[in-house]
Amino acid sequence: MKETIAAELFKAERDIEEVDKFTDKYPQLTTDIAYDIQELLVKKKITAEKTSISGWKLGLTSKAKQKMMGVHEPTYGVLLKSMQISEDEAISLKPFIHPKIEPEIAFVFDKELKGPVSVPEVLAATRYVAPALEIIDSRYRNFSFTLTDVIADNSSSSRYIIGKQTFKPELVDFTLMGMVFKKNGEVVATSTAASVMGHPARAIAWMVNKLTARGQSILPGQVVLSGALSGAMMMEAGDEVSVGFDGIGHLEVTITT
Ligand code: 0L1
Ligand code: MG
Repeated sequence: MKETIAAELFKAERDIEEVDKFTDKYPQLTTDIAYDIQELLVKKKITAEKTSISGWKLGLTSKAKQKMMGVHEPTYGVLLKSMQISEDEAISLKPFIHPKIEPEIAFVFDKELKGPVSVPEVLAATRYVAPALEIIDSRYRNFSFTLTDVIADNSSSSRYIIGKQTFKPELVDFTLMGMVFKKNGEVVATSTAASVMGHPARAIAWMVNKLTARGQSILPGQVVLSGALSGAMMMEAGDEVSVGFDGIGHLEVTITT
């Protein structure tokens, strides 16, 4: 069953087509099995795209998204080098099924992080932070899934963009940091870094503990998208999407056909 689901999710992304959620057919899926499927799926992508792991992402970190799914915990997924888009590159909609974009804070690490870790330990291991945008593109029809489905689908990860300007974490106040998310100059959401489990480093500490339980860790040089600060927005050709954060600057991208 694990191999079948991983193969179907791999094919859905490659062929840009939606699939029905798997819990309809396999109600016995647990989160542990779903993370096994995620690992199989990531291996397939690494082989097909001749790429490697660049880091990790947190999903469902906000109370609003957790409430919507009826869960009390976030999820994580794997980022690959092939998923990174440069800040200067226009983003074509061609490779996506039904993409959405959301504001994130990226952390890049200097040291390996294994659990158990605390928020100060996460910050001490951080080389720098930077503004980021994540493109999520669930492989499931109409973004309709349960927690285990979304974990198997690598937490809807698709692409990410990280701002070139970087900032030392000790110079940033994550508890009060404000964020403004805009489309074509209009504000679509405002939030604070505290919307990510009180502090984005708390979300990362949660993930490190989960990774450790599965024999994995954050490695030096890896990036972590710490979780969206607001809901995700649908992307349309011609859109200019920007995010600005108090103390860590601004990032803007252009969407094309
Ligand atoms: O990064 C995220 O929060 C996405 C997690 C998966 C849920 C979704 O696709 O909306
Ligand atoms: Mg995200």
